[in-house]
Amino acid sequence: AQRKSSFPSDFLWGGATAANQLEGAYLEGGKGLTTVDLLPTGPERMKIAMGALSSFEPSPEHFYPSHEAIDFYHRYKEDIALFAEMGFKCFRMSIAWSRIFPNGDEATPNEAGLQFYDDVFDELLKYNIEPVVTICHFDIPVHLVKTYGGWKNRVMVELYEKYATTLFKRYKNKVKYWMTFNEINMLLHLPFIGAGMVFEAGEDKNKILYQAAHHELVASALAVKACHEIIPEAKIGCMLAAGAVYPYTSNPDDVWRAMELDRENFFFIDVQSKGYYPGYTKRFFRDHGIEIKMEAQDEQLLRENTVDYIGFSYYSSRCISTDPEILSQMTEGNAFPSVENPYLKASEWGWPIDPKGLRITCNQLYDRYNKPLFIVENGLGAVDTLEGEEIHDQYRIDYLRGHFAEMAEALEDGVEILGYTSWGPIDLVSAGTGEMKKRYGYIYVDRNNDGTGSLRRIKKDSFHFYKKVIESNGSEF
Ligand code: P53
Repeated sequence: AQRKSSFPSDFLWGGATAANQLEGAYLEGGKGLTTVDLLPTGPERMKIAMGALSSFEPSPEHFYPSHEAIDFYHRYKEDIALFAEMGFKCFRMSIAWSRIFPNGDEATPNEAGLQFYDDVFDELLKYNIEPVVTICHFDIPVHLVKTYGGWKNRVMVELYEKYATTLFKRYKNKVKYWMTFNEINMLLHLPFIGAGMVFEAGEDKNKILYQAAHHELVASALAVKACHEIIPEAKIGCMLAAGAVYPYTSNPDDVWRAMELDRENFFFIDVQSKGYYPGYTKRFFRDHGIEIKMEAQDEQLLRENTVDYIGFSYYSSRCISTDPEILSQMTEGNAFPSVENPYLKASEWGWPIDPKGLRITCNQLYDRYNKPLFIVENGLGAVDTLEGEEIHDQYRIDYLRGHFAEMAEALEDGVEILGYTSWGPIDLVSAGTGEMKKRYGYIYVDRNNDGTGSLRRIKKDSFHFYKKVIESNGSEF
């Protein structure tokens, strides 16, 4: 349908990816092994993601989808040409820490890794596509986990600062949009994926998780500081796995519980955006006997180096109850606790589909932070069927259409939004399940869960749909 565009003329339409989910070439160009390279497909994956890693080597019994992924490392020119054909204004990608510092603690960076991203940025800029770069999207060098215990250890702060500073200096003329940590709140839910943490029996999990959170928050503030110094015209943001939590009923207990769960996630962004630990977190620490070890300058550092924008992913809203009977029917398949919302349908992977939740989330975040938002992930993971050389993914078009309409409403509500990058514009490896068949793309990749397939790229119906949306700057969808 044709409508008046609510989107500003410089709105950044594009797509979002992560190094470990598309590059492959996991040991090429001097790259070191990363945490995500130890996540197989299958039932083991979630256990390891939550902190039950048993070996620092891949095992021959398992299949590790990140090792070849969709081979973007060798095919980025072809893929970027397709993004350009859709009219992308920006492309969100992450840098693999272990391509730059293979072990994470070397004195000097790996030139081959730095050169690879120079080549990718040059290819994007050739088409006037703005790179939007996540400094750390889940994958950290395995050596740092083995030697230091990942983000449990304060030493990660300076190693990350060095890594980030290396990137700012090298790419200062090519990259204007940065994000410090992907879905920083994921650290609480999937600690190995989020922060390279492995747990041993008897450890006080809460204490360790929040100490690691503090380390990441300090590291994030140091990156903001360095970015502002080295690239004054750049914008650097945080990144939240968002999605408003609804109370199941109007029972004040349900309403309060929903607020608590929202705040569990907002805590990170409150610190990154407002610059201090909120009172509700201090109370949580008191109630749970958590004492965060801070260094003298930490509080000032957090206060003085807040983010420029709020990046977030939105796949669905969440819903919570305090009624034990309803709680016993918690939905599986997502890292966040949620009960079934009777008003919503769910995806094939059980994720509720809630376009209006995007408007609600945008308004909530903008009211809370008064900073521009950047919707850096959204989309539908679905099974696609190849019919000849065509994929008729009307379900994906419907999902996107619904969310674009609500994004337009949020803009009309006065929310400032810098851009929208849908997740996985080209099919890639699922973070949660390791599957290929959970597809988000406008571009199909011929690759199966077990790694078979030709890797050829095929445009889906949604490719043409998204191209029109961008062409009309959101007045046609
Ligand atoms: P997938 C859940 C579990 C793991 C990562 O997820 C997640 C989420 C959803 O909040 O976060 C992001 O691939 C993440 C991406 C990921 C995307 O959601 O499990 O930033 O890396 O691929 C979608 O369907």
